[in-house]
Amino acid sequence: MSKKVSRRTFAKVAGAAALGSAAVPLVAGGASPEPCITVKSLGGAAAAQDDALRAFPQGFIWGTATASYQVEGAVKEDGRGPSIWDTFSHTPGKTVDGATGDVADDHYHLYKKDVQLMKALGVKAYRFSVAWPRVFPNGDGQANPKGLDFYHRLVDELLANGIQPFATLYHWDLPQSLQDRFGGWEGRETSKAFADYAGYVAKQLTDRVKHIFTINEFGAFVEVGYRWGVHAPGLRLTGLRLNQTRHHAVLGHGLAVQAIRASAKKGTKVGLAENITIAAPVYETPAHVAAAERATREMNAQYLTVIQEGKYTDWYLKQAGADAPKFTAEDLKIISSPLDFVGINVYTPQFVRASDAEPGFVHVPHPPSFPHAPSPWLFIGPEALYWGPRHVARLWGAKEIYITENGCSSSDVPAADGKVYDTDRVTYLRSYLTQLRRATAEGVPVRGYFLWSLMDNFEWADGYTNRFGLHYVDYKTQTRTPKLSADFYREVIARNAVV
Ligand code: GCO
Repeated sequence: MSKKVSRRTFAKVAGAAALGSAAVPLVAGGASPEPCITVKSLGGAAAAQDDALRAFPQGFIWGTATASYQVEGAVKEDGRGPSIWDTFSHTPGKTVDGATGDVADDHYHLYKKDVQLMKALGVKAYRFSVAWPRVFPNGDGQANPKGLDFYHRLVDELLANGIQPFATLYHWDLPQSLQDRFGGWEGRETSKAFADYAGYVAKQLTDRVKHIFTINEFGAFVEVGYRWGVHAPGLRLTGLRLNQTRHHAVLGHGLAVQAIRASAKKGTKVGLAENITIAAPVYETPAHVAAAERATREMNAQYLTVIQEGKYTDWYLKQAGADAPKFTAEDLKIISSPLDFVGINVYTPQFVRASDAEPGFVHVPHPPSFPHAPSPWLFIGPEALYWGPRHVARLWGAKEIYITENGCSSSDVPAADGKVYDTDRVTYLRSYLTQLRRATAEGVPVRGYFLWSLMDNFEWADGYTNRFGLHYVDYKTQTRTPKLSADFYREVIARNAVV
């Protein structure tokens, strides 16, 4: 060890030693490629402690997620009716490169192979969505048993491979007929039709499906589809019409919870999957933490807050003024029908700091240099996976929480050997899971995690340009290739720990 140690290298070594890291060969001053200093593994008790710091609770459910229109294809098969996403994606200029979900991953035909991908990962659960227009081609009226048959086959295949099915009933593919006749979620009739469909599916599937999510992401399909016009049905509602649409979405959820409870087999658990807006404190002082909690409650007032509390917050109603939604006391009771669990989709935090002025917090926007994934909205803030579940547990006393989505897009270019070395995704996942681990270690009751997504798929208005999969999909051949992140996730699952 006679080689020179520069000040920078010394700092690294000292830091690593202080952290108790395992054998780390370091190169002195960058002058020589040979290792010159090795920090000894502490071994024994320290190593065991390190392992414990990475471990998740026993029985933690590791899964992956997809959604019908994003993966299935087969849009005209077995009596499926058109959905608002068929119409929207076939309207010129609405999606990147005019992409549609006509074929997508052809999961409708390749589901058995896809279940084998899951098995190879070692996942214990799979979150998929049922396409409403397969089951009720017009949204209501006559059911189409052939459409539901696909989900019978899928569920049987999952169970035969030791994978628990978790079914979402609405992941945005609204039957077009409901949009045409009632304005989609703008009309109360759609909430009612959703409940009928939910009860029907629950009756058919709950002998085998024990976890049902009513709706995926109120905060996305209403805001992006009915307010910003960027997703189907491409509307730009404002004022009372927008607030009423929001209200009908949560009402549809509540009615569906009741319908599922009335028709499902005993032991069925019901919840939702919301992309809750997660306020994270700019830094962790009691004042900013309290502000983040307040902010989370207010920023989700029209969705998760009213579902959990059975009332719209005073601040929301005050801001909405004359445009506040019209509702009855009975509506609020339905909307807040008790749930068995809460699912949250977690991607990015919204930073806030405390303020003396009403409502007690202010947003701190992301500066342009804030790191983000290729999806421009996906700011990388691992702490979202700590604060999200923690807020849900503290604000509303949730006893069973699932992370129903978390993941990231990446440029994902296959290397010469055909493999995709998505070290950015691995880094993202490791950082986020470390924060989730912080939450479970503090006793936040997170029972499972569903990585978005099993494989690359139709990313809505972004078409096929933003890939989120653990498996790379060659859309020309429908070949799936595991990425480095799939190897990573397999290890996480096998060890039940961050790796
Ligand atoms: C959503 C979803 C998924 C997305 C994923 C990545 O909210 O958009 O539930 O369908 O593909 O979140 O954007």
